[in-house]
Amino acid sequence: MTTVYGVQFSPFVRKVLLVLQVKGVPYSNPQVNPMDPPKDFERVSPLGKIPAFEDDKVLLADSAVICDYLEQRYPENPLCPSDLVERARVKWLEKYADTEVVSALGPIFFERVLKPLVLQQMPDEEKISNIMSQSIPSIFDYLNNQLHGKKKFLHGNELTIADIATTTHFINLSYSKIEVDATKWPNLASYLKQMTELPLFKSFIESDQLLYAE
Ligand SMILES: N[C@@H](CCC(=O)N[C@@H](CS)C(=O)NCC(=O)O)C(=O)O
Repeated sequence: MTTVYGVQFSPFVRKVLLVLQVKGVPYSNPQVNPMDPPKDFERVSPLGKIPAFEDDKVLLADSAVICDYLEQRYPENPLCPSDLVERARVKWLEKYADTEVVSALGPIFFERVLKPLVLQQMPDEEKISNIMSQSIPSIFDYLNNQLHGKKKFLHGNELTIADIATTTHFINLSYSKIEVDATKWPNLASYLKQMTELPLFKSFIESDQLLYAE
């Protein structure tokens, strides 16, 4: 059985689950919390991070490595173009989401959602407002420019791994009760609205809401 270890609230875990969903691969998803991992978790995740992945062929960690493996193993419903240049461009956008976007949105999700939920502590609103004024504008500007002309997808005319990698972080931003300001970043705001209305993302958001309600 294909197994993805990690809590569904993790944007990187969600990214891998979304890819499995697109590819139509059945999976199990044990809810591993990286702050309290099961014994021997390093067998599958040497750095102790989530997601970690296991199937009949490999043990893998890191969402980009896992998604690349899935793309090669299950080429149907492709999420990455085969053209050399187009592929490089999509991989860059995925990398940007995995590094830059998360570096700003991750700490906001931690403050607004995880801190109250897991640590029973109040969010540090000053920290959030500093991130909003200092880190967010250049990242949102960059993405907004990539979507110039109100493009439906970050690259080309089809959903790619770049869209999944990016949208998963913005789903957590919406759980942090922050919306992208459409007056400043109209392309990004309308792109995210369209993405989160796709059945693929919608069903994950709905099942997250069920988890929240527990
Ligand atoms: N580059 C990794 C990042 C994974 C990551 O940072 N996961 C977080 C949860 S969202 C984690 O496991 N944090 C615990 C830790 O760093 O020890 C990926 O794409 O999978």
